[in-house]
Amino acid sequence: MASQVKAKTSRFDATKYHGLDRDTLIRIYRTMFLSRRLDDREIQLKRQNKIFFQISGAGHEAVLVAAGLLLKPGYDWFFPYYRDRALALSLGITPYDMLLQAVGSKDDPSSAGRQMPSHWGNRRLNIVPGASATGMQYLHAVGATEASLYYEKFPKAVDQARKAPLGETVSHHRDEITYVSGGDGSTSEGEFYEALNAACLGRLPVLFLIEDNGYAISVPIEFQTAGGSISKLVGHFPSLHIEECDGTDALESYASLTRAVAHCRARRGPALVHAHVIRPYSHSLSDDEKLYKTPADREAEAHRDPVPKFGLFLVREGILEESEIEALETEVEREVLEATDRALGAELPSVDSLHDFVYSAEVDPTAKQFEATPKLNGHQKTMVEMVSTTLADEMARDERIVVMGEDVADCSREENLTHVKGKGGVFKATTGLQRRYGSARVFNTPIAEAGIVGRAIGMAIRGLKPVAEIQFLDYIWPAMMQLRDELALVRWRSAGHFKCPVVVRVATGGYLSGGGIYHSQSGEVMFTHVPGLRVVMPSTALDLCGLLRTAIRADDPVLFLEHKHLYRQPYNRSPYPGVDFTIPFGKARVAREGTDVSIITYGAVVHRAELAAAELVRDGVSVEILDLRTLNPYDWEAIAASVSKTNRAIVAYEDTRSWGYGAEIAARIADELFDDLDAPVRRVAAQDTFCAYHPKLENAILPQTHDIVRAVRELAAY
Ligand SMILES: Cc1ncc(C[n+]2csc(CCOP(=O)(O)OP(=O)(O)O)c2C)c(N)n1
Ligand SMILES: [Mg+2]
Repeated sequence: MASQVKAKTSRFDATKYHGLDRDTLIRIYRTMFLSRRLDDREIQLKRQNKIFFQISGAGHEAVLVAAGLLLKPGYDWFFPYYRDRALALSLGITPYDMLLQAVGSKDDPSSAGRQMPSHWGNRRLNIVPGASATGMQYLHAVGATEASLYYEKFPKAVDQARKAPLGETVSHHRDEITYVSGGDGSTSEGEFYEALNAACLGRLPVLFLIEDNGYAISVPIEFQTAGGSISKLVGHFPSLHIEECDGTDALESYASLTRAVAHCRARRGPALVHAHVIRPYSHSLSDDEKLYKTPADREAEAHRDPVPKFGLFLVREGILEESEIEALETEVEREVLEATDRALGAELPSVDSLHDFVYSAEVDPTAKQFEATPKLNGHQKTMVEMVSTTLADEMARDERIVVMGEDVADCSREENLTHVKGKGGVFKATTGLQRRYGSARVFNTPIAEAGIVGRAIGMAIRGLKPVAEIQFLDYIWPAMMQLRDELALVRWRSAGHFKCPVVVRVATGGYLSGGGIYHSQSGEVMFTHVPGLRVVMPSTALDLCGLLRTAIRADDPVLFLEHKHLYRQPYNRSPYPGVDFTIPFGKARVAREGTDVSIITYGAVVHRAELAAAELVRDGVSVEILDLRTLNPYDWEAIAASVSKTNRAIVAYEDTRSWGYGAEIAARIADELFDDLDAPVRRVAAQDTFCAYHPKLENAILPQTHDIVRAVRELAAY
């Protein structure tokens, strides 16, 4: 046997195999076979009801093992697709780790039993566990790659990121690249095009691997992609290096990927490898492809199966004897069986762990450390001036902060900065920041809201602190998937291995007299309903400063709602309270003390409640007003203390009344403070329609001072 191997080695010519040596070729086969056997084993376990879901990587193995040869775990960054078992194995995720996820064990290193199998993740290897939402990952990869280039320019940011919680995940290497993959179907999501556009605009070293198995569940490619070829469709993206290959052929894939990876490492721009693969095991165990693929289709696919194909190739090339292949396969079978037995005996997650990692355990934004006394100094600033001043001071302190969004820069064409005053946001909330901190830290993005949030997610995963702006809440909806399924979930679904502390600033609300339907929307409950997301809404300039600083210094994702109508009011101004002024989340402000009726409110309704309270003094009714300031978390203690004093409660809010923020507060008051109440709990809110353009209609739709006065009078008389 030994002499046989030697004889083969002497005849071996690596140039025939793109420079790959014999051991590597054997390793390719071993990993492909291991990947397939793990799928087979999981399928068996699913049929025995020992695991609860299975989706295979069958048919995709060759191109993925080839990628694994060229990419460096713990050095490059990875945003893999659920078909990427063979890549995950190549990078160092073990069969045992994979089976731990399949059984849902607490020791599953990707998610501690929270994610379905095949959602690969490993902090040490820089493999970021993804969601099941297909296509979102492309934007995260773009953001992560922007972090690579950012760290090259701002080494202090790397140090600061390393000192932050989870700093051990922060790394940077000069020629690192980002890998992201997806299926042919996933390229139909708008996020894919937003990602390609951003990657090409920034000439970012992202490697896009499109694993085209010709189907998205049952939908064939010619019904999915115009012209049937994604590589042809994106052929004109500038600086995008494109390769098309037979992804069932490990060597051809290796050659294509070698060129693509070199393009990225040399910082010449992104690359897209379009690999044609097969999907012989149906979409998942919940699918039966016989329902939509003919026997002839399936037969043709079977001929291209990369695993037997490569085994045969090794024998034909004289690299392995058939008996050696058999020995290798037996060894793999044994490894899989052993890993299965161990995984089936692994500990399950405890029910007590359910709430772990919804929010940061290290930084509690409600804690005393965020209580501070304002050191007021200088002229009265409006709320919008307070945004830019607070951001400017935080950016000086923390080089990890980047400000991004539509129109947030002063002037994208830097050379013109000396000739123009600068834009700095449609409301001027970020004015002067680009001029002061440069275009790498303050930059305009394309009009792509999912792109803004998705890229910020990728940056934050790498340790940066993006403060992203959504220009109007009315246009936040394309980003909803990124906010709900990604931003809020990164920490929880990775069992605390990754985090995503992005601050998303959003201009919100009406009372604009002419804002109309699409510049007046509220909608905070869409976000308070999302666990993992903090929601903040200041009503004064002082609170804006303290709460924005807390949002930035905390370690959770924050949706920071800035009311447009409050940006420039004379009544809520404040001198600047100092560079370290913070306000803890979850602490309401008593805007007015009173004894007869409590009004629980926030945002632009606070002032309307104050006007109502002043009017009600004449009736001899004493109103207490709580400005919640943060909507998640919210200050239940303050609400309870107030209602148990006044015994009457109104929840007043600008958004539409039904199913609104007041529903939750009113329900909880009824539930927990029932014995304290002398009257029903009232809601004063917008009518259940849209905010119209004409002020006459707008005034009738949004809650006004007289609506509050009327409600208080009714309750006081009850
Ligand atoms: C945003 C989103 N829409 C729908 C789904 C349901 N779904 C899961 S996989 C899939 C098909 C994906 O096809 P493709 O990208 O070609 O990957 P393949 O499974 O063929 O490898 C669909 C529609 C999803 N996960 N995410
Ligand atoms: Mg597909």
